[in-house]
Amino acid sequence: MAEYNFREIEQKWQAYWEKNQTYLAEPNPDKPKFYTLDMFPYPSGAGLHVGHPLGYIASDIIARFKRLKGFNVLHPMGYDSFGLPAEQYAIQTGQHPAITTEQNITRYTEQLKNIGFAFDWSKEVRTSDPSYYKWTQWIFMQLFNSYYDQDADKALSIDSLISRFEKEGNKNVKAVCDDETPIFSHLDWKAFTEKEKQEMLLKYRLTFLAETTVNWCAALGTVLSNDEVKDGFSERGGHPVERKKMMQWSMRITAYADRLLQGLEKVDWSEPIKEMQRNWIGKSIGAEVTFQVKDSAETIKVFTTRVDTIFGVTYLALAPESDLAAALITEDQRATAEAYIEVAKNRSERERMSDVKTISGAFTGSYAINPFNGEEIQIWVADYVLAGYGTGAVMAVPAHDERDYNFAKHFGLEIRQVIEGSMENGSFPGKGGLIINSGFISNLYMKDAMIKAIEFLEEKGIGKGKIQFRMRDAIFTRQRYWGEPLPVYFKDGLPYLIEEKDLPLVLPEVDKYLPTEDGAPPLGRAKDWTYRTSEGEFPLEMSTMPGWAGSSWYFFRYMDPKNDTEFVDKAKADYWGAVDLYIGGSEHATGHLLYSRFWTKFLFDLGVVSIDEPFQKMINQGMIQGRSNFVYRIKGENKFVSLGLKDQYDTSAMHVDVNIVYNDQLNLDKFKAWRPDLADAEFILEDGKYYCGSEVEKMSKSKYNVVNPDDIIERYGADTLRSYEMFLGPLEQFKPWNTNGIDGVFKFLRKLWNLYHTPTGEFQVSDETPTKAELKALHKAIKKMEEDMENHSFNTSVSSFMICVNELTALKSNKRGILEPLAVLVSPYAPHIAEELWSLLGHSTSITSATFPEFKEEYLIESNFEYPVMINGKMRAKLNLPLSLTVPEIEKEAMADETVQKWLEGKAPKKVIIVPGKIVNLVI
Ligand code: ANZ
Repeated sequence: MAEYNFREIEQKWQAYWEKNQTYLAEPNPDKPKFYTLDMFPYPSGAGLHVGHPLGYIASDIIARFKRLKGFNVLHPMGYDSFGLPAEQYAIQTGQHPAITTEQNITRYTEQLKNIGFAFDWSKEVRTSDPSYYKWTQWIFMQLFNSYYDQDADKALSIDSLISRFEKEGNKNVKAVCDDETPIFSHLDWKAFTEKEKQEMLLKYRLTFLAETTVNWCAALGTVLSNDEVKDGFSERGGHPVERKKMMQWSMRITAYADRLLQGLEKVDWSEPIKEMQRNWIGKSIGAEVTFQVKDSAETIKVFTTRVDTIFGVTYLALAPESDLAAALITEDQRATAEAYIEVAKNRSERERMSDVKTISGAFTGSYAINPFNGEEIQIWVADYVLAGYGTGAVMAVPAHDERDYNFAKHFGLEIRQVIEGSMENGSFPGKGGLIINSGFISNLYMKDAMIKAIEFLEEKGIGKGKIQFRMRDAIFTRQRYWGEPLPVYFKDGLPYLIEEKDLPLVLPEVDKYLPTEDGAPPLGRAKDWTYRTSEGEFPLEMSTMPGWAGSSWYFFRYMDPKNDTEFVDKAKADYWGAVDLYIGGSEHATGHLLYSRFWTKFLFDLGVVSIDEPFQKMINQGMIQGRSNFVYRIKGENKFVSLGLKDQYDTSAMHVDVNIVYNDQLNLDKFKAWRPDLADAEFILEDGKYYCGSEVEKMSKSKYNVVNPDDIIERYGADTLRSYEMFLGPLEQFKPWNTNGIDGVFKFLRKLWNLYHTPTGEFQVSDETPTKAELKALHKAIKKMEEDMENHSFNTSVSSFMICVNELTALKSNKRGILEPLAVLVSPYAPHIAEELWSLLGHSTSITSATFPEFKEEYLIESNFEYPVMINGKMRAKLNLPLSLTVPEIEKEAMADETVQKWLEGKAPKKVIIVPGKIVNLVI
């Protein structure tokens, strides 16, 4: 072989790796482990574009590097293969989503294999495969069979809760449960019917069925989670989303809120992502205060973080959805208040919150009594009060809260300040400017005032300290076909789990992927969608799981994907532990990353895994944007003007396929062939060429700027693609795809190849001892690579390889002692060429089992020094001398130097001062 024939080399080594299972990873107690993971893709119909593999290449480099460093590396890949696009395609075409999904996976796998990843393909998982979702269903069952015990601060089995209920009822049970759970004794429990018992347990189970206000997207025919809704529209498709009450399965993720917060302290993630999670969880420390409704048995509970401002409360405000609000409306207010509520209810929470310009609300006509001072205050219904947060009611303190202030101003309600100084006097400003002595808060500032106030509340039984989380329980059901069926059937209207032996509950066939005529989800079309028990045949749940179910635990399944008796073997899970490096997009900051942390903590509580944080270190790669190209058409003609001349004509810009543009020059023949209407296009050229304009935009089909990795590989090879993607810039940055620099990277690899070959293309290395200069060039690159891997700075290593190869080329280096370690060094980036060179060097095993070259500082230490020679304080000459010379030897060399001689003009210096390694100073 002569030339660098990347096509042949890459195919050869990809086949070799596959045949030899080079990347197979099994626990090995003799080696330290390293688990590097990519966020697995949804296999879409469009295939991969060059942006997708960016993160995979980075993790692949780390995987290969760690392996050379002696680690046992797990680096798997799989597919998050349930999802909406396949289902929507199925609705349009009647094609079973399993078929399109399979086709897309085949295509993805082929594309990924072309890039030469060190994936252990034997570990592949697919979330839509029954052998996989069997275990997603199993985890669901464990959640159903668990509750969160606050004393133990972990999930415990529902059976242990039942035993407690049998012994002592629930009054001493500290557990996370529904808000309105009543207190009962063990006698009550015994007296409960089976149905009542099940209803009570549902209030405790970690996954439960309840009437919930959900985001309903009529166009998609399904419920969406908060992170799937953006500003009142569905993230996918941009359809309107409304709030609606429906019976839904939820996951009691709120039980884990505190642990999800604390866990963030243990992981090495970027601060912005941690902050997003903290905000999403939204922990507020405050109090719940009960206000009595005047002349009524009703009470209103509010949640406040500023109970110290209670003397400044001038009205109460309820969410428009509140049932109580409707009940409190008096006759004379009925018309206005009801009309308002009707309008407000149909606006989504987000809409109401984001619309700050219109302040709307209505007075109910009823009054409440401030428990602290007995004052009567109006009860209002207001837009800005959210039904789903706290108690859905606010004690309004217009003087101290901006939203209350705006509302009070708008409706002319009283604004009364609580003066800090007055606290010190133990008094508060009261109605009409009077100072009311609170009688119990004296000499206290805000925080102490709050503590005191809470004590007072608790003493009087009118409230209690409360920690409130912004995070809501996660709605778990979707009214879709292409998802995991819930392993649940219904008896007497209540949900029961199917038996474990009947898992997986396989997705049934349906005639159409649409809801039924009477609005049931698509599974309602399945024949015999029922479950048979000894008691009879019962209907199965018709909703399926959301997209995040399968991705909340896949990192465990990779360790043991074929196990059909357990979701993962405990010993394997213990060996691999947490993911050491997780690479993926930051768009999953609050969805996937919270849900998978939640499930991991739950599985930890169950004792089936030993880690409670799944992802130790995470890097969020930036997006690769498209670099669109434009041609300029003269209006009304089929004539196109080159960029530099376009302003001389009346033109309009038109996107052109970037794949027929090369270094911003349009390939005219390909352009004519691109679309039939362009076949007879004419051109106004510059220097015989057509130059296109360019712009950075999102990579998308409609902008004709999608670059397919296959095309790059076809032209330059996978090693160039890999190195080039890294060379584009820091991994975390957003950056445009710009092929203009790719030639340079390709040339670098060809130069690398040439180091091992004679100009006529013969492989030739010599066994001579490397020179210092050669060793220095190599060790500089080794050092840089080590540092870069530590800092995950992938682009800078490529530059250091280029420098190294250039230096070695200049030195005409072909020594084995240099070229062997060099091949190992570049192998994480360019594994195919490295394997080929390695085998040419005479090795019979894969370069992946080599050892990373050891960096030796001594090679970087300079052996010579360029001495400045000062004569009477002025620098007159420079002398390059070995650092090993002694002072008399240096003097001798200096005196013998021609330039120095010239400046001395034959005189002997009066004084000679020499500092070795620094300076020669002569005074004449
Ligand atoms: C009186 C008060 C006085 C308040 C003051 C704030 C400042 P965070 O920190 O986000 O938890 N609030 C309570 N429930 C609400 C709901 N369902 N919809 C809208 N607002 C609600 O906010 C807690 C504060 O937000 C609470 O404390 C309450 O107003 C309001 F100078 O009570 B505060």
